[in-house]
Amino acid sequence: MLNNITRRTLARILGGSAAALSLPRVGFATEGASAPSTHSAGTTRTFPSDFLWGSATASYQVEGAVHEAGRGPSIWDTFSHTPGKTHNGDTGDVADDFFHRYKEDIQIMKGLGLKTFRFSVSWSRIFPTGTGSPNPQGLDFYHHLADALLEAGIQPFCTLYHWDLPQTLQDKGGWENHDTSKAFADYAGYTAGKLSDKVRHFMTMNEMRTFVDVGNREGRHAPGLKLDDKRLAQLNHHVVLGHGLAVRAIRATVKPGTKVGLAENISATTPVVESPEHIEAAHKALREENASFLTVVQEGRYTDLYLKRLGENAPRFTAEEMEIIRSPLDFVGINIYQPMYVRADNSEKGYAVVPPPSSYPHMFSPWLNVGPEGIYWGPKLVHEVWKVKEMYITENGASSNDHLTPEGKVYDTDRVMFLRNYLTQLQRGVSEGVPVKGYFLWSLLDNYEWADGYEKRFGIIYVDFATQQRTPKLSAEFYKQVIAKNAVS
Ligand code: GBH
Repeated sequence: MLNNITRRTLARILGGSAAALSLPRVGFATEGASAPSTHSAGTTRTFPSDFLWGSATASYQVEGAVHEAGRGPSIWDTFSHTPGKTHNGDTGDVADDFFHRYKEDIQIMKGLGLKTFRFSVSWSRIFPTGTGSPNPQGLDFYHHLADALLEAGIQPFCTLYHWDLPQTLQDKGGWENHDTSKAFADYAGYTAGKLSDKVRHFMTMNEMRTFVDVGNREGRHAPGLKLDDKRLAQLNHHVVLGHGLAVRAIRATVKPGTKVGLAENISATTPVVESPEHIEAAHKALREENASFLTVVQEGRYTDLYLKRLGENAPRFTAEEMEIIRSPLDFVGINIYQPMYVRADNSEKGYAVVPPPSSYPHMFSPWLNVGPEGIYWGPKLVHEVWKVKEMYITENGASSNDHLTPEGKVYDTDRVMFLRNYLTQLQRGVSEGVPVKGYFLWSLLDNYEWADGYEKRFGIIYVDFATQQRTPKLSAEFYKQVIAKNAVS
């Protein structure tokens, strides 16, 4: 009754019953059998039929078993055990105990319908001191992991470096030492060669930007250094060189058809408003804001503005090194969490970065600003600027303040909101022809969130770290449905 009156009233306001009749009949309880469906037919936002739905993790964040099977220490063991460096003094000693529980966890992945899973190899499991003789027991773990994934019908994607540098190499200067680039390539080539009958996609490094800046400039991640501009730029150069050398070393050892790429958290430059001048600004900003990372990897040169800004602190390099750095890739993985808003500007750069106002909404991690259109613009601009033909979203996801209800449920409606909006924007890009072939949700399990310890949860599966019990959250139900429908709604 109320419903009818309301609709008549609305019809009067709108000036005619025709308008009223076209209003969607949702929102009010109505009489019995004639109740209208509240399910929206809507537009179905589908993905290509071969789209790869996955999730991502990293060795130190999930494995635990840090003293088992001959593993040597990494910089994250040292850093996390240094008082005051991590939230609550948390370490990755046990983490999700994935080293022992991977089989059960793969059953969870299978239940969700995952098509692919991205893991990283712990360098110091393979070469306990970074170089020298390989440790066969370490390699065995990744063989068993890859076998179990394949058996479950899940394609393994493998990252060779997700920040856990062998401590022995840090003792020799870490990435400041030119020899580390070569040591990385040797390890990467060896490991990929061994796994390439099972793994078809390798990524050299995860987020060069983060371990360079947060680990070696800000000192909030391992190895906890605060290098000056000059030393940092040289270290940065050794990192991109290590990537390039590794690309070549991997190609030399893997089976034909194996694909090589990387996973980088680009600054996802996003126009503040979608108008031609701001879009042009975002194009320019993409190259400059990623100058010493994806830009130099794609172009084999540092941008003029980057070198000018550094002046006498610019890195020393040879022409041959620049050729190595730009070794062609088969795919580019990008990790997208938050956008970097840019606007047109008359400065030399031709754009300006717009810092978010203090009221900008974010997830549980203060840095994780919610800006779904970043996952539209990031891949689109990478495709347009560097003509990249195959891309993956190698990470995207959100931290929430998750709690189990007395009934043992986790209703992470904020994470579902985040994922729904980002996937909607991803579908927008894919439907326009941006060649993103897959999406890896960060993360399957709550895990060791680096300096934030176990406080910030990113999983779609809740982990009770005291008992190692796994409980799917509401977001797991949401993601399962996305995968089953191959669509976001
Ligand atoms: C990714 O980094 C990592 O690849 C992954 O290991 C991690 O668990 C996941 O995201 C979630 O964080 O301390 O406020 O200065 C994302 C990029 C760069 C975001 C470093 C956090 C530090 C922010 N990260 N940044 S702050």
